[in-house]
Amino acid sequence: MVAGSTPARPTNFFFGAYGLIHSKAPPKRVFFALNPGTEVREALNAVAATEILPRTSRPTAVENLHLTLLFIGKVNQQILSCLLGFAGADMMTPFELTVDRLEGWKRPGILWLGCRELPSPVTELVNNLIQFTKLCGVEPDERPFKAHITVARRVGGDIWSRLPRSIEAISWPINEFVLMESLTNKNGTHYEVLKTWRLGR
Ligand code: 2AM
Repeated sequence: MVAGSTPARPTNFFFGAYGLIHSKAPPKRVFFALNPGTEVREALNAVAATEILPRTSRPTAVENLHLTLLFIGKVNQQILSCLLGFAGADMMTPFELTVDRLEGWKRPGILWLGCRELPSPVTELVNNLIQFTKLCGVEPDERPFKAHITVARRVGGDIWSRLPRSIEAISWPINEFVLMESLTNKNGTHYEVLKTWRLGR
């Protein structure tokens, strides 16, 4: 190095799926999810609105309703572009979820909607995503997959003694899944779809 000169900062560039990407880009908090269309979203929201006690909880905003397939957490651009390269969705078959249960986790105060029976394609999809994320260098969450749609947090009152219980079934046709980014600002959390994969051809 020449005396008195500023040492060159190491600049890390790599070629991602979308070309040259600077690795100093801030990490993104991401997860694979099922994102309901308008009709199912509104049906889920309507059930949530009738079942929860708004004054003693923080309901999930309708636009935030989703079912997490695999939570990834914070990733850098390199891992993100690997995750965006997931291939094989066209080999999977579309399926249907029947959302027919209201359940809750008392200790964290979370109320969620779920399915009495989970069709095997959803667990296959989750397993494929787990295997794939490992190839991208991510160690996924150790906890077993629990299909749930969080509809309220900080739930108080005596609702727990009446759970789990059945709700009027909502049919949710699953033709696609997404990679979402979780963003937090002063207004709270919101999600943005980074990529959508269609199931089947
Ligand atoms: P939750 O609804 O039960 O909170 C975005 O944050 C999504 O990822 C939410 O559906 C959230 O589940 C889930 N999530 C957040 N942190 C997680 C973690 N550490 N492990 C598994 N899932 C997580």
